[in-house]
Amino acid sequence: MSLSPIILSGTPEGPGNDSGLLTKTKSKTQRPPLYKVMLLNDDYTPMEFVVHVLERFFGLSHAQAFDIMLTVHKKGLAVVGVFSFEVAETKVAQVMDFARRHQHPLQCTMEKE
Ligand code: TYC
Repeated sequence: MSLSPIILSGTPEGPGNDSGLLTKTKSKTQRPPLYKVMLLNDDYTPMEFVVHVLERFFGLSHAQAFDIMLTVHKKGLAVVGVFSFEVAETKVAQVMDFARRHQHPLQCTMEKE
């Protein structure tokens, strides 16, 4: 469970409000920004390797992983998940490192939603 900070704008009275009228300040809860993690197509990375990456690092079933791999293969790229900045950054680094260690040119990037 994580708690989001509450940002209060203005003072309960409001700046320079000496009108004698009662005013209320509304609390606004801010949501952290989310980041799309995307896989890019290339001509060399084996399809089975991409399916394995999607199962291993994104927790997808074999069927889901196969579908997303085919979407990337046909359309050039696909969003594989949406995460907080830190989680997205970690996934991108894990995929890029795994691909490099296996000498495949697979590219994984992130973009603010
Ligand atoms: N296009 C690759 C091939 O034909 C397969 C592939 C799919 C590569 C998805 C990268 O992100 C990718 N072997």
